[in-house]
Amino acid sequence: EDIYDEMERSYPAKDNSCMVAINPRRSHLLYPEEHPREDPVAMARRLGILPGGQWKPLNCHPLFNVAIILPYRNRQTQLTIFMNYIHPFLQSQNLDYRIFVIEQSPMREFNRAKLFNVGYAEATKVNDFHCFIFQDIDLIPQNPDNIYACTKMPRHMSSSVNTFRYNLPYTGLFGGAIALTRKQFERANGFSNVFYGWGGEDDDFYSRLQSRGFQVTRFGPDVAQYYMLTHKKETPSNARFENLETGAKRYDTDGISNLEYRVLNHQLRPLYSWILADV
Ligand code: NGS
Repeated sequence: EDIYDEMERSYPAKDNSCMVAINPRRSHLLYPEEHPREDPVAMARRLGILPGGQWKPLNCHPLFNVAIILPYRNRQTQLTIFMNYIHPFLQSQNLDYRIFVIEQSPMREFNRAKLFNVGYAEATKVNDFHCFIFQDIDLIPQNPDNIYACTKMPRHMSSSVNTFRYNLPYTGLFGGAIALTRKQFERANGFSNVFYGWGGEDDDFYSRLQSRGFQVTRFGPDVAQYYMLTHKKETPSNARFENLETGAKRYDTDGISNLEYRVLNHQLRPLYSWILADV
């Protein structure tokens, strides 16, 4: 259905009228909140997902082997919506994949970047993953052409998000969803561990990659479309600018090279591997 047909126009359409959506034909994906939520055990059985959220195609040879790393705390509804949506999406791409949810224990401020490092470290213990997707669970990929696998250069996957009206807000934005091979990630020494609280860790990672000679890539805005699940805006951390400014001094010493954390609990849940970490 063309969503333009659904609109009550205030003014007659002209050639240069503002667009209300980039790709109206995909409008059925615009409201992932409304997707049916299935019982996790039933869903895993129906889709052939193995405990811990693992799957690979059985009637063809997968081309891509990928670990999806999701940092998490206190967003149960979003996690449910994400899992319901993402498994069929990944299966449609015939990937050999496994999903890891890295939950940060209470007390300290959320440290998204360090949880990514933990996810990398824990995933690497169980399998020799070739490719890592690091992403937020509030981001729903809308185009099945946005392949959840790695590219020759580190890739910013979520360059076209509805909350930015599908525009990239600044060239160095490297947040949301990104894809890196294990080699690329190790070359960068992973993420910085010092970014507690909201903001800056993705900018630091972008600079890190540039300092290592990587040019990041993006797919076109039509392919890289995401829908962001709604939530309250976090309060940005006060330390983020200073951490950014001093970041370059720490590229070699702060990252997976000095990563310290404790796994407090872990479970193979029907739709994902769950790891509770104290960072
Ligand atoms: C920048 C933040 C990034 C963040 C980006 C987009 O200002 O971490 O906004 O945020 N950098 C700093 O705070 C230094 S968003 O509008 O998606 O909430 O990713």
